[in-house]
Amino acid sequence: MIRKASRERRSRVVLALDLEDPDRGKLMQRSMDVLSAVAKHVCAVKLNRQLVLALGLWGGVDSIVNTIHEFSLPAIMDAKLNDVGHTNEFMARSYMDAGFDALIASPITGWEGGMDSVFKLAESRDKALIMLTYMSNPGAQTFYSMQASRGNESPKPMFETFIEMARQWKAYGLVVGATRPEIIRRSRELAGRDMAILSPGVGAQGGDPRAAIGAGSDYLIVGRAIYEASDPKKAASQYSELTL
Ligand code: BMP
Repeated sequence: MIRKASRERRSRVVLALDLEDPDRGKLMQRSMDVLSAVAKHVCAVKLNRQLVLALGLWGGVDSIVNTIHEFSLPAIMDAKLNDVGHTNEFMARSYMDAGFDALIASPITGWEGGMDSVFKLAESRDKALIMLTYMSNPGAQTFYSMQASRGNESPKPMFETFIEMARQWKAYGLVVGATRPEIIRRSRELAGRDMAILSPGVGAQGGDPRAAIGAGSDYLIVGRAIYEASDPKKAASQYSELTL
């Protein structure tokens, strides 16, 4: 879905729709307005807790997911699943039931009793899983670059192990921050061509869109630089052009 939308719209931009408003009605309306304005210039839409916590999954976010689908775009839930199996499975099933096509999960739980149930569920429902591999914030390197060894293997940065696990588990893709092109380059080397790399961190967080794409990202996740712009449609279109 994302590849098709990306080709048709000539855009590698994933909209992060993280709007905030204490008034539910206004939040819903603004979400729909931003979606309609930018839909032709993005290839997917990612939602996060801002909308889920404020609107609720049922009778709120589910209708936003329907609208995303009406624009023939995939809906990604940035769930950052990171719990024991049965809780992960409950969250994953709820988001899938609400119509999401892909979920973001953290590989730090490991397989057994952590990610195993989520991958099994995703396979049975034909949904995609995207693994949080290297975050975009300045402090991320403390852990994502930490040298650690599995069993008798020699130590390597944690994110490299995450990529090995994501490949082994047959994840659809990786989230790697756009703020560190050298990490994107290394991630691409390890991930091979088939795995998608999605990169947040351009615009408000200072990452350079061209550098991220040049280093091997497939898609840029962009939030505030689009929805806080005075003309979100124009901003989305400009980001799309930057990434062609
Ligand atoms: P913005 O473009 O406004 O900075 O938003 C980026 C989006 O990507 C947010 O939804 C944020 O939660 C998410 N994100 C991120 O910024 N860095 C990461 O490493 C992982 C993320 O999911």
